[in-house]
Amino acid sequence: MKARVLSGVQPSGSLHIGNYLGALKNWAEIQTQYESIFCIVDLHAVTVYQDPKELLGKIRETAALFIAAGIDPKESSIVVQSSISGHSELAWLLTCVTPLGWLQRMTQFKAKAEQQETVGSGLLQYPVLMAADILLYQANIVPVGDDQAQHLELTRDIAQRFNSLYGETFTMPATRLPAVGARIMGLDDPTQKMSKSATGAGHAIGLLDEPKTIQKKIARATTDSEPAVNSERMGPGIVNLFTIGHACDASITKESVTGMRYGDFKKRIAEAVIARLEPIQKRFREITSDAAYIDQVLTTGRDRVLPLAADTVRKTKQAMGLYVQGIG
Ligand code: ATP
Ligand code: LTN
Repeated sequence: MKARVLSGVQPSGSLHIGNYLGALKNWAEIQTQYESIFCIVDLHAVTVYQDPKELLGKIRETAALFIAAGIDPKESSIVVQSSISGHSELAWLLTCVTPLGWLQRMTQFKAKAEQQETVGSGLLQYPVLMAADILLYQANIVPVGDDQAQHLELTRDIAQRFNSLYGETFTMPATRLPAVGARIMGLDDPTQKMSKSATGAGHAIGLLDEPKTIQKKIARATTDSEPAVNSERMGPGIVNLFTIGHACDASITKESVTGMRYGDFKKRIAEAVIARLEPIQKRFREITSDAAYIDQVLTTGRDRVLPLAADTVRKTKQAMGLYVQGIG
């Protein structure tokens, strides 16, 4: 039997090159080796306010970008988290075994809570819902960017605590980080992680950005006061551009960029990014020209994983001594 992979992206904005290099690219590469489930985690997105007029469009756009980035709906199940009630149900059951202190320690919670006027309790529960996504499907491997490593550790702690309290119920998931691109930084500030919900115009390279926009954003990216690339001593802005360039085009190596003036170096990186995104954008346009296609993919994905989700919810309830009727 193939090992199972599960991962997710929030439909909280427009996907960027960090999401691609840190997550989607690897998902596409490993999908045939595993039984893969990729989620559009809309219940996570609403832990901070999302405009209801836009959210549905973002959910469909995210699904289309999964496919455009190489996730094959025949190989992998693409599912919307809120379409399977087991995610919320299991999240509640896991909440009851999760100490408050574990959640208050999460660095992403602390960072996101700082940006909100009112901190919803969903933001605190966010990692429990993520643990539920993973444990619901008894996933073995979770491919994510570096920012999610702490949430994955917490997932294992929750699974362990549940298993020791109520008996072996959940598979222990392993974290899988990409070799290159696990943490892409913002172009405007190479000390901050590139993020969908950051607002600055020059912060992120969108997967759907026009070539001209990409050129402009990279040309304006924050670097340092050196005139040319010194591969022995790269500042954080140059390291970030180099990482993006190398992940998009392996012929961009430290040797190949050494001594390049920053202007020429940036042009070379922009070229590599544009060439990498061009086929993804083309495929995205094809996919979205058929209005029914995405809904069909999401329905097939849901139907495929539903029995497994129901089975885990039933087992979990039984382990806890709750009332189970039919399949629960
Ligand atoms: P938000 O700003 O709304 O929190 P985000 O840009 O951080 O969104 P997520 O939906 O939280 O994106 O993440 C989806 C996947 O992309 C995760 O696996 C995450 O680790 C990865 N990822 C996100 N940002 C980066 C980044 N800057 N570099 C590498 N991987 C990233
Ligand atoms: N919290 C993750 C998104 C996410 C996820 C998951 C990733 C939600 N559920 C399950 C892997 C597995 C993030 O990227 N911010």
